Amino acid sequence: FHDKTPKQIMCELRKIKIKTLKRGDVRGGPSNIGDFLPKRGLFENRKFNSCAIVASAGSLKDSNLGKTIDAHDLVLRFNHAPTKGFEEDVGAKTTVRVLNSQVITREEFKFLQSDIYKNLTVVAWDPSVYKATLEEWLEKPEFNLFPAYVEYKRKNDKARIFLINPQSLWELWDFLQGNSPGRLRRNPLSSGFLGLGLLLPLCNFVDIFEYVPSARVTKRCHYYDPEDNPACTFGVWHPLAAEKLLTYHINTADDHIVFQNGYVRIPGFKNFKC
Ligand code: NCC
Repeated sequence: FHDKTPKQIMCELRKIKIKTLKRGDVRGGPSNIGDFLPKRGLFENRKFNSCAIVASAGSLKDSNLGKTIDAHDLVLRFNHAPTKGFEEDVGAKTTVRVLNSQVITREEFKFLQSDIYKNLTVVAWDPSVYKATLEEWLEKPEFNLFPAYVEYKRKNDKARIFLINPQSLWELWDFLQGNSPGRLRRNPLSSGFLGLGLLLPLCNFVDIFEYVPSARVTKRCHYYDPEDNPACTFGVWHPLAAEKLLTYHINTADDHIVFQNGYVRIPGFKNFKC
């Protein structure tokens, strides 16, 4: 199955541009979203040396990885995963939050109220139907995240919030399918793989914490919640196992780091001459 070298895979991945919607991409649109889109793309013209992605896995609990995570120039977290009270294990720094559209829209997550979504960069996504056009998605998102997006921007004009072009998600999915041993069900990628796709063009290297499960692996779903559910780690709806196998294949950290310390390291695109 891995007939391609990591370099070949990275060169293929580099061709996929994960786009955020910009002013001019949408005219009007639901909730007049077009008028609230940013003029620039995510971290346009910015570069980072070290980047960390904190998967929300249960095995981060008691990992003591907080300091290692915070030492990175950019730290990306997902959804409502907290830092407060969990600093020793997951650190305190957050540069970016990748939020799925359930978190943006469902009352329980308090997107417009909670401080955990403030003073950082928000990247929001919602899956379209496979191969749908941008217009079709705008008319029928899975969860209608446009009103909350606009409200977030209205409350603070300077707020940095970006919307993923859902077509990019499926391009990334096609890439995963093309580099996986079996046929994947056509369900969206997890936010984890999207996070990696977003950072590889920007960072010299990306460390992903407890995504490829380490020796601390547990049945627990999240470090911040006692619920057990091994599917959170191995996948049942998202193609998580395929994402993680491929990520492990392109990893450059040694087995001690991956399975004892608990992170994989993926070199950014700038390290490859394709
Ligand atoms: O659980 P979730 O994911 O927020 O986790 C973020 C990312 O961390 C990685 N992860 C998580 C748990 C675990 N044991 N192992 C892991 O590797 C995954 O890469 C995951 O993407 C999501 O991807 O957005 C997701 O969101 C949740 C949920 O919507 C939010 O947490 C808000 O409650 C989804 N769960 C449900 O809808 C029930 C989950 O499927 C995907």
